[in-house]
Amino acid sequence: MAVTRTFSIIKPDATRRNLTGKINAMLEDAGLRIVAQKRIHMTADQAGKFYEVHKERPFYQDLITFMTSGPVVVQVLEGEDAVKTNRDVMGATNPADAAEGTIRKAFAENIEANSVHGSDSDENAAIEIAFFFSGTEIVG
Ligand code: IDP
Ligand code: MG
Repeated sequence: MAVTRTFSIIKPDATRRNLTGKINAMLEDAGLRIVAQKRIHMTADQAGKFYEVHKERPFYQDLITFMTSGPVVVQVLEGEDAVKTNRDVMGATNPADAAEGTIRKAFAENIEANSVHGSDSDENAAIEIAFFFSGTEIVG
């Protein structure tokens, strides 16, 4: 397995409850290195574009409202097979289905306010990283 990168977001439900450090510790304990990180308040335009793939889903507007409801922490994570390593430590989308030891099992409030985002493929990771970070902001 190669060392790769993925894109992560600590969502507004988690920043509101001051969980950034606890989530970062779980990411690092899973073998991921935070090589870029910034706290931002997404605009509706940014959130709409970021989740454009879901625009036909019934929860799309609610998701944009949620993702712009408070600050988020956007991150680039690096590690062995980073996309899968991160998806594994995140847990299932719905916390009711998330395994013990995962971030969503520990912290998610519900299927929408589920504390973290993680890219689902290397291809999407590259697109999502470029959406929020310039090359010089990533220090491996
Ligand atoms: P993922 O975050 O586990 O990759 P996706 O299916 O890509 O899950 O959905 C993106 C985000 O949309 C989820 O993380 C969650 O915040 C929200 N979401 C997904 N499914 C639902 C739903 O059925 N109701 C409300 N929000 C949802
Ligand atoms: Mg997804």
